[in-house]
Amino acid sequence: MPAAQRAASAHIDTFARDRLPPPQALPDFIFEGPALQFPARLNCATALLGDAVQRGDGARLCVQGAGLRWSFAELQAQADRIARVLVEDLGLVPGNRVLLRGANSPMLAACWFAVVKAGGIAVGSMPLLRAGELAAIVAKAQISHALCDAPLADELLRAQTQCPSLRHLLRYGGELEARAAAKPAGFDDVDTAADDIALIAFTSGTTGVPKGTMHHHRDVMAACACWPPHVLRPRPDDVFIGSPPLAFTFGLGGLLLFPLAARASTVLIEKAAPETLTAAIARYRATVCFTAPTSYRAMALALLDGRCTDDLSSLRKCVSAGEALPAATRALWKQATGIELIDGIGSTELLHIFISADEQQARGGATGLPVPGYRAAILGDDGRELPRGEVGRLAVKGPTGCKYLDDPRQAQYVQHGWNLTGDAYRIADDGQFEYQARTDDMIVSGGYNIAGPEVEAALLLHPAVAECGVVGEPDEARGMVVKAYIVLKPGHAADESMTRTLQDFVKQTIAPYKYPRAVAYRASLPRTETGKLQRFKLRDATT
Ligand code: 3UK
Repeated sequence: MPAAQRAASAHIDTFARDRLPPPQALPDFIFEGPALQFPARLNCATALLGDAVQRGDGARLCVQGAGLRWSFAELQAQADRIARVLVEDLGLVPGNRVLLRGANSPMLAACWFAVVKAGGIAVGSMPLLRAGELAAIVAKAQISHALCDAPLADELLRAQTQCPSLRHLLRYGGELEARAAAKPAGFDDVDTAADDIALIAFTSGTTGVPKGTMHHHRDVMAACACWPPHVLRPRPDDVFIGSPPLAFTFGLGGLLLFPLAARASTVLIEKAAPETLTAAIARYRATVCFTAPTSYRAMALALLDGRCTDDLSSLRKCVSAGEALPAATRALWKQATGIELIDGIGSTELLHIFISADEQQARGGATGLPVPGYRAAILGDDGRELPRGEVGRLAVKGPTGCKYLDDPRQAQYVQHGWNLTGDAYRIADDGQFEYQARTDDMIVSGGYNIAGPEVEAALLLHPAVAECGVVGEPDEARGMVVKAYIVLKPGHAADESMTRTLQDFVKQTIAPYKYPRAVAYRASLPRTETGKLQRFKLRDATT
């Protein structure tokens, strides 16, 4: 944004702003088209919630779950009262970081809006985190306040003993609601600058120390203006549902920001395993579903073999992200429900999805095209764009981009003005972007580059395979060999003959040199709370 258009920050506590990367370490930002022209002053809570109520949508259904059912006006009223508790009772000043800890629920949504209305910075945390992991986040972001779902308070109380910055911890599920109910109605949202920080999302990362990615109020509205209207195209009568936690920006966008921006409604349910999710879709007559590829696969298998009898006929659109979508899973979901999945790659650093395909563009094995508002390219190791067809590093720029909180890894994610996601991709002849692997998951075996996910996609086509993960195993002769970890469907024996069958099957399906020379069987595979396969754990198991 040109300096002249910049509004003064509303943040009194400048901790986060002071720890933004220096201008030369930021990616390029592009704001093309009328939907991406933002005023200098913008509070995304006002834009998403206050404006909905003001423009006459107050009585419409907004959020359900945990036995609650709130209209836009009711969510706004609850968020206003919580904002008053934060400011009047707990001394919150604009710029303070507030930890949110809880399973997805309407109260968690109200807390998120309360923090952002008050000019605070919302810091989500995954429900499964333990005291040590919570303490690392609290220390890194110097968090002063926490709002916590009562049953999850123990780990946070334990973290608090090591965290002097965390002065105020309030539980909801009783205490916070009682305090909020005693407050008068209404709250004047803090008039933040468009580039004040609204949230810090810690990366779900499958390895290493968590990174805090910072996002402006403007970034939230940019995410709402790009992928949803161009690819998802929701309607005001849609009912959103899904499994990703609101602490994961896939969930925050898909289950809170996007439904509200569309004036649709959302169902927020606690950690939704595939069985819980299908039951909730049926119960709430949900129309738009967000979850990870493995969850679609598990739901499809249960529907097809009759274990699941839930009525999913209300579903209209299904979105898959978080991991590469194998073509076999796309086909299974279509077979089970008749619905073509909408795949999209997003990242915590870019806030949400930047390459995707709608139902018409969707093609097995391809993620899709750059979402309007974003540009994408494939770069070689020297940073130059590669010709079509060649595998290289995925590079993206648009209205959102990587801004780590005080982290030297900024220089890895952002190079030459591009955001480098760490994924190896190629552009196919039809212009669609095809995922290969995480850059550091490429297996180099006997001089060949082999992408683990391609071998996984082939194995998933075999009827005996429920789940699988493919990694490189160090090998004296070849450098690495392809090793497959396999979870078999019930009723199949994990023996030599199965191994030969699967190896032959891969050789028949993709180039024979890619077949797994080593095969191991497991009862389950290690995954993060967001559904990503933890390949590093499989790799550790091989050494
Ligand atoms: C991988 C995908 C292939 C890819 C996310 C949608 O996953 C999200 O954010 P994370 O920071 O991870 C980012 C990385 O995950 N990935 C995600 N989606 C796909 N790979 N196809 C996909 N469709 O390696 C990427 O770099 O946890 C996804 C929206 C918001 C998000 N934060």
